[in-house]
Amino acid sequence: MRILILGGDGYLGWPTSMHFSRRGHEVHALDDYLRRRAHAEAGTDSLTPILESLPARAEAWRDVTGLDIGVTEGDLMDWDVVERVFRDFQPEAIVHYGEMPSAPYSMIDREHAAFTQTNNVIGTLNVLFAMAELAPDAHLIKLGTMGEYGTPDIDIEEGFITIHHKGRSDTLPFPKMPGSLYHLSKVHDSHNIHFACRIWGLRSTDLNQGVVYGIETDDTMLDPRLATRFDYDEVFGTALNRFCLQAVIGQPLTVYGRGGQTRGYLNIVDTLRCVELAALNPPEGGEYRVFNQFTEQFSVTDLARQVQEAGADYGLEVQVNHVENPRVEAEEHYYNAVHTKLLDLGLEPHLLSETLIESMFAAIERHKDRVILDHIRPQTRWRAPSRERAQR
Ligand code: USQ
Repeated sequence: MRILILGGDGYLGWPTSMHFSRRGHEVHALDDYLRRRAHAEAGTDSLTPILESLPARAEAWRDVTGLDIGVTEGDLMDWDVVERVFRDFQPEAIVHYGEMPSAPYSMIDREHAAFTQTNNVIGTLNVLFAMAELAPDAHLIKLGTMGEYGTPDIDIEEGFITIHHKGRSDTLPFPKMPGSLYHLSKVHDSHNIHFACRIWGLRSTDLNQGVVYGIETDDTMLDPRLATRFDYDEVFGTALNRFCLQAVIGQPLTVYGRGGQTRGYLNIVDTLRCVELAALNPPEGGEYRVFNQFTEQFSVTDLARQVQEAGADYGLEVQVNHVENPRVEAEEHYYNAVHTKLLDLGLEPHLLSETLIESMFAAIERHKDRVILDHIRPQTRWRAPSRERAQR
């Protein structure tokens, strides 16, 4: 299959490119280095050293495996770039990770919020137009997020819910109430993608993914030049990855607020398998389907406790701190999300275990001299600045 990976330089995009390439697919990766630029501006960086560009990574891949990954350095906001890639490569599947991925980044200020929503929504709209005009039978596999749903006080269904209302019933998109302007950008994308399937007959799988953890995949371990990035700063780092790093460098784990915030989580290795299962089992033309992509749900306190216990066995003394929550979110709430569609397609989850956490400790330890300490504690706040001043 010809597979176009949008955001092919990212934490998930690069391992996904290698995963499909190794399985005999023709892969083309596109990226404009948005995340590398955001890190350079903030003075932060990936823990793992990564090669300087996508062409350099593709060359290392060729060197190690003899396989080719095609590359375009370009921006999805630039219609000329999108049109050219679709025309030249003629994708049969498009895996779309090509967005600004951080909730805190979108909450920094007006400028970052506007950038996040413009970049994500218009970039995806360009992809939809390119599909409609140049690849109408292709399958769009779009990385959405479990965060689109927020934390409603009822079970979360997989994309749709049947509602009985005043004697009539219909199956409609599950209500969305996300917790950041970034998560909202994904809600806007979902609406646009659903529209394009209904009106233009495109086909798409929206993967509402939980929080991903992990540092290595089968392919990244083949050679240090094939490593994927690993973020641990307060803007781009996610909960479990941050906790593992904090444990290794001897800093207290930063549980925000009471720690009852519950989310779906999955191993990076399972992300690759889920995307592959979606690609190998495409929906019909005109169909918009949603998979809830996670394997287990944990509260932040559960995660911190597991890291603490694994740390004790590994010889690390791990302290857990409840810091003031920089976000506005429910800290104790009901959470029960359905996630059966990927299991039905054959997903065999790699669940979180002490051994896995310890292997993350070991991988982090190898690069601990690269840790930038200044950007670990939370600084980005959800409340509008005037509100913060008024409350002081
Ligand atoms: N949290 C802490 N301490 C930390 C970091 C996070 O307590 O040091 C808490 C947050 O307050 C939140 C939870 O952990 O309640 C998850 O936060 P996160 O930063 O790990 O993840 P989030 O901001 O939700 O976003 C991440 C990805 C995003 C993806 C999303 C999936 O960055 O791209 O969409 O996970 S989900 O959470 O299901 O929406």
